[in-house]
Amino acid sequence: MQVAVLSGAGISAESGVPTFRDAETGLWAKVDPYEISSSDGWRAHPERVWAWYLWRHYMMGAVQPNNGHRAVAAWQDYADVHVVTQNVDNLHERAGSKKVYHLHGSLFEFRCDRCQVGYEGELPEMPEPVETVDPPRCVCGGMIRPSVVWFGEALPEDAWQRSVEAVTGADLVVVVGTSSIVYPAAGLPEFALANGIPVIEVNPERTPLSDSATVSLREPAAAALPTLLQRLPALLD
Ligand code: BJW
Ligand code: ZN
Repeated sequence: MQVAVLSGAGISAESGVPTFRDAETGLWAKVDPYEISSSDGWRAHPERVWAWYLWRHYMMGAVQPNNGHRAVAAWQDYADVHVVTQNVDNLHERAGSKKVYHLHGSLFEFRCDRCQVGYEGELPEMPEPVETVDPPRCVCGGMIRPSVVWFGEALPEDAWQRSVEAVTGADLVVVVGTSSIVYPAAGLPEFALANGIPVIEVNPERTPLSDSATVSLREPAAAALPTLLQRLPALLD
């Protein structure tokens, strides 16, 4: 059996990583998303964007995978599992998942914004958020940026191709912890449904996918995922 898991920020919420769009605790409750996560925002205020990502980089390194990430990794004993994640953390890999495709890049990789060369230098530890930090400079004069995908930027071609193949070739697609509003990632479950592949959504809140999903479970990831495969026959009956 081939299983594709499309994950979003909600799967890491129970590890202590804030989601983006939660009204109370979401990362974007306090900052303007288009200022902090777009190339226009980077050009206008690189020192603000860099400070914000240094803090998130530190936080993501300090937290641990939760039972949701661990369950997805454990499914590899029973199925060919492909994890398509919008998350820039590495919690799926740290839980043991082998096939992980990062649609929105990684916050553990950095590169020059001009010549695109990877950056291997030390990063300052940032346990608390600060307003501004100047980004390091590349030898070419460009600025070092996180290798994440901002609004208006293309997704990494290789990760996108693998994700489309994983989803359209799957026997089951599990969509977990995403608000399903950011495209093109949000279109992947639509490809599956168009091909007659069952889609199970796991999310405590309703999303634009909820009505079209084969099954929509209003449960948090760390509670739902550990028993999901055992519940499949009853859920898809
Ligand atoms: C739980 C839970 C628990 C809580 N258990 N669940 C109209 C206007 C402008 C732009 C567009 C437009 N229409 C389309 C676009 C394009 C745009 C887009 O989709 N915008 C929409 C918002 C309208 N897309 C893009 O720009 C993309 N690129 C593109 O289209 O390129 C075209 C192109 C082609 C060729 C050349 C050039 C260009 C790029 C999108 C990049 C998104 N980047 C970010 C930042 C990444 C870096 C970082 O991490 O900082 O990705 S934005 C942010 O949103 C991040 C996330 O990956 C992404 C999705 O968010 P996610 O994961 O769904 O999180 P939340 O917070 O939204 O939801 C969490 C969910 O979890 C909630 O539902 C909770 O209920 C749930 N939850 N606890 C389970 N315990
Ligand atoms: Zn450079």
